[in-house]
Amino acid sequence: MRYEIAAEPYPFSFDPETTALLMIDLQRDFMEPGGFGEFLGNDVSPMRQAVEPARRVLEAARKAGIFVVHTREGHRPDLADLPESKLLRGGLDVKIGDQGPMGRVLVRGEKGHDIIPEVYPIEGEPVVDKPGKGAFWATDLHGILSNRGIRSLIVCGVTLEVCVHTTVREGNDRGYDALVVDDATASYFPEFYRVGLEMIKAQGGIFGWVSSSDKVVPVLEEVAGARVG
Ligand code: TIU
Repeated sequence: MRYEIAAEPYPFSFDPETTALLMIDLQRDFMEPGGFGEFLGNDVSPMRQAVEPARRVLEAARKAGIFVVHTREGHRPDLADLPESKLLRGGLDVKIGDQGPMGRVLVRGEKGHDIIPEVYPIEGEPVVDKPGKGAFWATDLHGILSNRGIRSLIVCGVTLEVCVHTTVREGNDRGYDALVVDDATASYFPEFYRVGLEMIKAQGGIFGWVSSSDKVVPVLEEVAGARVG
């Protein structure tokens, strides 16, 4: 059965059986002071706006039986998957792999690399570790989604114009329909937040659709109600 979520540039039609919720990089390294996001020179406080909407969408998706996949950006402890270009970019004082207040910066297994507790994965929700900005490159995400027949993506996470955009663009070229939940994402730059959303939905939805948690959650609750009843 198909459902519709009010969205721009037009309603997003999806079948819950073939839809996944993608929770992108809601990690301490981007969300909290003392992580990679801050070492890049950013004020990370705008990230907090995404937490409660993303948590509500996650909760509703779980009740609706929607397949949930989490991603994390980060590198192997031996940094063998870290391109030199990414290591050197920006000439940072605290670089990827250096010791920071939350462990080694952007390294798998460290505190800073882990997902924040509000949206922490539960059993049955794959966590995809990615070395890049896009969640499809150098990961098994496409296989994980294809194996379940997933065609549509509901997308939350950070940052909008970097990892969310790159992933939505990669997914778009692989044939997925993606709906970005605007208040469940965030940017370090207010202008990029605004324009980043515009870019997704322009030209008839060139990369996908944009909606809000207050429109997404009630439809997921309807899906959950139909499952129970
Ligand atoms: N810098 C920035 O805005 N983002 C990233 O480096 N990674 C993600 O977006 N996850």
